[in-house]
Amino acid sequence: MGVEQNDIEQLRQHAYRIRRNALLMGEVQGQGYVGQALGVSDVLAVAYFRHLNFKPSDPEWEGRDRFLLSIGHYAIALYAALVEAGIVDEQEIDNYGSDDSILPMSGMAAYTPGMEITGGSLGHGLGIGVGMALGLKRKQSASRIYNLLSDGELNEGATWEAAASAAHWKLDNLVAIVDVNDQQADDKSSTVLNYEPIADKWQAFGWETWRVDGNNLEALVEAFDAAVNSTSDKPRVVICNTLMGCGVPFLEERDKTHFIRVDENEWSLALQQLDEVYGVTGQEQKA
Ligand SMILES: Cc1ncc(C[n+]2csc(CCOP(=O)(O)OP(=O)(O)O)c2C)c(N)n1
Ligand SMILES: [Mg+2]
Repeated sequence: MGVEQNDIEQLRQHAYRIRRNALLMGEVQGQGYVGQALGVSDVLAVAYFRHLNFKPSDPEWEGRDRFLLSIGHYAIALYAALVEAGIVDEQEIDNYGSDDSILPMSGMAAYTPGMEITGGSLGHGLGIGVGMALGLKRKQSASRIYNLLSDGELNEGATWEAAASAAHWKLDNLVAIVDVNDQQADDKSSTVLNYEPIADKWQAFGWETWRVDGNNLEALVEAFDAAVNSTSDKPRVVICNTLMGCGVPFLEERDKTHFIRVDENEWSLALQQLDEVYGVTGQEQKA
């Protein structure tokens, strides 16, 4: 059955506001990992607004699905989604990255509602996810674990130990999401250490595997629906190829590096271009 166009339009609006929130936070500090945030906004929109069970007023509700951000440096992206989800107050955007803010530049569980783990030490998120998913199963909970990891983390042995464990324990309540932006700290990921064929590797580790254009909402919805609704006893992974800076043309075109520079005068241009891409006028921004 095809995906309702109305559902896609709703997700498009969520993705727009996630992107906008991330840019507004970047503007507060004059910096931030906005390239990654813009790249992964469509993935976050589909995860949070189509599949995750959560109560905005009670972020620690026992029956919630847990979204684990393995990549702590992507915190700005998750904050943008948590604001859109109503878990973090919109006013916190203005405090992003400042002393005593609940939105520190790297994601930390103790600071932020909805930030389930402290994930900045890369390569450990999936292992934590395996433990949590196993715990939930043993408690006969219906909750799921979603774990967002990066292509850089595919270079970490611990990721593959966790992947093997998840299949061994038949963790059908675990959905891994890999953001393949072909970038990591030192260079393009494919240059640093070739990780292809990614899908074949996850499959060989015993996972149900999808690989999609992570900036195509229809493709994301199809893959996530299939992953969540599958009745197999395997863990599931959705591998998402994303474009850093997606939704802001001049950032899409800028030379890709781990930390894409945005100059002081460019934040307003970025917000303006985002509105143009989405066909949004000033009055509509907060709708
Ligand atoms: C265990 C560990 N090693 C190194 C780092 C330093 N580091 C921070 S971000 C990063 C890049 C990792 O790749 P990826 O998440 O794909 O980067 P991006 O796509 O954001 O450029 C590295 C190596 C770290 N945080 N943790
Ligand atoms: Mg990367």
